[in-house]
Amino acid sequence: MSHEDFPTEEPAVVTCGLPYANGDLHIGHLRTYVGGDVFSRALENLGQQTAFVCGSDMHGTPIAVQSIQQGVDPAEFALEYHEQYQETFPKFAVEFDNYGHTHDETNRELTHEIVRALESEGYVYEKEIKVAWDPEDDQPLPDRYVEGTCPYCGAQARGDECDEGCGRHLEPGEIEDPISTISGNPAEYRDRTHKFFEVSELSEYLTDFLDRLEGTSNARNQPRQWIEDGLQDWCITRDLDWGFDYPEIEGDESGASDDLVLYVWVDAPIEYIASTKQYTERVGADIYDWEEAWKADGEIVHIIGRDIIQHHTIFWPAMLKVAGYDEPRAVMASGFMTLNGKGFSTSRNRAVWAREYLEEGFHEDLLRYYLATNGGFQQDVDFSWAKFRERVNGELVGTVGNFLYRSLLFAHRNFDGTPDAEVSEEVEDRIDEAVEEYQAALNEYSIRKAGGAAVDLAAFGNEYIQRNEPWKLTDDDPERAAQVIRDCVQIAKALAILLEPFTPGKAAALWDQLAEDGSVHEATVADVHEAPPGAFDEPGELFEKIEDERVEQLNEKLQARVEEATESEDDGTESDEGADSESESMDIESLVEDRISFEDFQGIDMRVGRIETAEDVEDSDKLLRLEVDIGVETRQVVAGLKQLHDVEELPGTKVILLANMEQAELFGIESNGMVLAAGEQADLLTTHEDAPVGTRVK
Ligand code: B3M
Ligand code: ZN
Repeated sequence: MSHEDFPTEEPAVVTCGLPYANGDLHIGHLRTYVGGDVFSRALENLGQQTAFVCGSDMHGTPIAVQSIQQGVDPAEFALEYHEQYQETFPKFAVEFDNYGHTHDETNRELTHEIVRALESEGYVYEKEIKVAWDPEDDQPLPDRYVEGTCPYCGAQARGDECDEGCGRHLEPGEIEDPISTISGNPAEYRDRTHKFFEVSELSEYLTDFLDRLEGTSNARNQPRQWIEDGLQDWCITRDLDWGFDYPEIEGDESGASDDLVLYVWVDAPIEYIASTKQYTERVGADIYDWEEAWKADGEIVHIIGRDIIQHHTIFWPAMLKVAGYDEPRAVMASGFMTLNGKGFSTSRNRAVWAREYLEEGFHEDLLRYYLATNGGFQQDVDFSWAKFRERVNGELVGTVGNFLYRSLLFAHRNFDGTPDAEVSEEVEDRIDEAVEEYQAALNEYSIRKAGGAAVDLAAFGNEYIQRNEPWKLTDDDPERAAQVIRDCVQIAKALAILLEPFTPGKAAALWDQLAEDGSVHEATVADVHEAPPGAFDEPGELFEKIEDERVEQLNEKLQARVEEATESEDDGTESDEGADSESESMDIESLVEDRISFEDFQGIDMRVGRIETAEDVEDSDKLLRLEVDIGVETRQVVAGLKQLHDVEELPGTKVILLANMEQAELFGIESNGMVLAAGEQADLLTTHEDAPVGTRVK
């Protein structure tokens, strides 16, 4: 790889984390795929040769456990979801150059080749370890077959990851108090021999690698800490009958791996290579050469959720290094997505499903724009229908749509299309400025800023047409009118090109309105100054306003569904959704008479925080122990939220923390701050937009 600014001479590979083929997609899932698609289209827009690849993750216990629960064969189970994903992504204009899956021959071959390389380079050893076992069913319980307590932070965790606490990958044998997720039986630990990849030997390499790694800062900072704490070797086999067999190793007579499969996280990232290879096999190496990308000098960019940073910045580059492949140039790790400020919950049907969004009749580009530009990539992003409406009506309808419609309609009516005039220097410069901003944003891996550069150009267009009032000039100074409108048409063309990664369907429609030939998907920033062909028809409006009532309807639908799902759950626990059913006859507390000075207020240090972990305080009906990230540090707080919130859904929630609250001790636990909440239901305070964690509330 070059570390030079994009576009470079080398082929780029952009990948998205492989979705486990085990459930329907909701719009929260779409964030990284839309992000990846926007980024890869934008690189191509800059003139960078790019392959955009992905595939379904078919192996591992996420598939095995669910297929058992449904009584179907894991391959069949996973293939069905794979096909569903393959159909769904293009409906959101997420167009991979290749979308494969991990359970195929290309991936098996590459995986075996890479594992053999790890063996032959002397990085694999065998070790006897304790693995969880169901004594009653006499069956091994790898990874998600067990749940228990994280040994690092004490949160409730899955067998292979502390998904709701500290986020660490857990090695077999690490989880405490394991219980089978299949039978509910408490598990015991038994001795088994497994294969280990000596990642610890690569600490130095990985430290240097992280110094070179581009992308979002979270993808460098977290792993640096893990390396400082000391890397553990990585168990790469499992007692499971679903997955790739461990390859036969010449000279290895021990037979230890005979009935083991490879851990899912070995073959999953290798699918990035396999998928690129399949792309080359389809289009030919003269169009795209996977070996050049993966073995010579490719610009490899991984786009993932932040919960799988460790796999992509420790295990994966370690494997690539030992097996002689190129290292990733960048990892972009996205924040989580919430729905109306709370986590998506599949079991509670608290989600906007991908299918549902389309069935509501919304154009895919609206959601793409929202997901790609609503917050910085590593920030958590909240979706609500109200915010969605606000962004669509404000930016897409109000700024972009409005400029395009008024200027192109004027051009059509008065000049039959593009006026015969030169583009002014002012407008040429402003377009160049937009392209520069756009390119700089992509080199900072900020798709949000790149989108901003395009929308700002449209805002300039509105201001320009308003300032020059061509409608007043048509009679007195037709030449000047032609000049102004000629400028506007050029801005429109530049917008089609710059917006294409975000709103590809609408950009294509705009391209047609300008009577351009060829495809806007093939155009690049080098074309922004070229004149459109000439005459064009009366344009239509590209974007439609979303009405208030529509948002109300959609919210009601969502609410009704959540309530239905919660009732049918019938698990006796009080749900957090109860918080919304406000009682009408509520007594409002009278206002406090005493006023405080501004100075007093300044003494109150309130911060935007994010709950990282939430767990019960033993012996207390009400209290939870929370860890709240407030940017500068993480605070332990004891809060009375237990009966009012779903503990499992709290991590990831953005809150406001009174940071200089005096310290207290509750049930022997120190509480260092106070989470602000309103009313009997402890409705948590949060921010309306995207103020980052650590921001002071003033
Ligand atoms: N299948 C999904 C996840 O843990 C997992 C990603 C694999 S990427 C190589 O988010
Ligand atoms: Zn943990």
